[in-house]
Amino acid sequence: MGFGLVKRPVRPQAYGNEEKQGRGGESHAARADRIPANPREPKTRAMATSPQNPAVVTRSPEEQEQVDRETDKLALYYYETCPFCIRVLRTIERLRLKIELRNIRKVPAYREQLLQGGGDSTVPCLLIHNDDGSMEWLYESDAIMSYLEKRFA
Ligand SMILES: N[C@@H](CCC(=O)N[C@@H](CS)C(=O)NCC(=O)O)C(=O)O
Repeated sequence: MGFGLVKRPVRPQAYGNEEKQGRGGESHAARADRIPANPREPKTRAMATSPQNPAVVTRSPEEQEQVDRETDKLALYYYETCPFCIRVLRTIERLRLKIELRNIRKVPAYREQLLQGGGDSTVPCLLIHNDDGSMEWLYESDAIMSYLEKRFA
């Protein structure tokens, strides 16, 4: 046998659900659902639960719909290479939240919104639309993750 090319499964990019409205409403979390298991890494799923890497949240369809309605009022300002954003994105993924992602490096208008609305262009920042019509701009990855855990875990 020679050294032929070995075809490896390609893992689609996990982030970028800012396209969710343009792509039939599918979030990155939903897309991750149909990523085929990689036969070369059979143990990664079994090892997924640990204090450092807690389990992915599961919900009934009705519960997920309710959560989706709530996360419609949230948006995350971020960019892909920001390590603090990546931590928040992992939390979003694990909690199966369909939060609109606004990449400030791809869309200059998002950076402007963040600067004008929140007063600072630092990412990550979670925009929260409250029921009374007010808006909150939540900075700091730890604060954002705690907020999401408290509300949705
Ligand atoms: N302590 C902050 C640090 C956030 C931070 O330093 N973000 C960087 C990107 S990794 C940033 O936005 N820097 C300013 C800028 O790029 O304009 C957190 O945990 O969220």
